[in-house]
Amino acid sequence: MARTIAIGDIHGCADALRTILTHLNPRPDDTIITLGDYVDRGPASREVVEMLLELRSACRLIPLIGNHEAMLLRARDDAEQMDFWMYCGGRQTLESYGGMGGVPDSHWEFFESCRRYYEDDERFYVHANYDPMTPLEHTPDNVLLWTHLTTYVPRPHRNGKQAIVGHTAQVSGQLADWGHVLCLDTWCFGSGCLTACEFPQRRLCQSNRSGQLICADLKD
Ligand SMILES: [Mn+2]
Repeated sequence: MARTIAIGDIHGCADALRTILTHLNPRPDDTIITLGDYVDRGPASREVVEMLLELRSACRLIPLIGNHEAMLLRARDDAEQMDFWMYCGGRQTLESYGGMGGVPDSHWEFFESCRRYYEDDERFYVHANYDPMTPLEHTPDNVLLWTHLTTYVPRPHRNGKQAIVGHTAQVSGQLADWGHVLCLDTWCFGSGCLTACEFPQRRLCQSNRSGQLICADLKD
């Protein structure tokens, strides 16, 4: 059976991602949607991106862009954006690459290839948030990539689908569920965990940042 699995904000936590992928053992007909924020804050952004590049050949990977990838791309193109990115956790990313010049072309291509959203028949997936009345293709990045659910939990989208999001870190380590919105950012780089969630069954696989498996309802 082909699986649909979404993975929350990784933030340089390669050990957690490795544990989850080992446990899931992705297959070619699986669709895995990563919700963005692969880099920054955690210690191993470069390794996380390497793992995602490899994952592309193991399954159907749909990587979304997070605000941290947007900051990284902006800092590359505009030196004045560098200070803000450093303030938001970019320093750890630069350390993992040994500086901006150490980012391989394949990684830049990966960041540039990330989608702003993804939809299937039942759900849509986006890094941060949405506007209930605006089609996703016309929704600005400040909403899709930046607006926290603590600022605004929207009404159900008029497309009638459930929203699967990250970005608003749940420091409890538990998913936040409003029914029409489900947040999978369970604060991996802090003391929470990285969450993978299979739909529609909602089976979970979770690892803390040290790579310790802490929930294994979803397995190979
Ligand atoms: Mn984010």
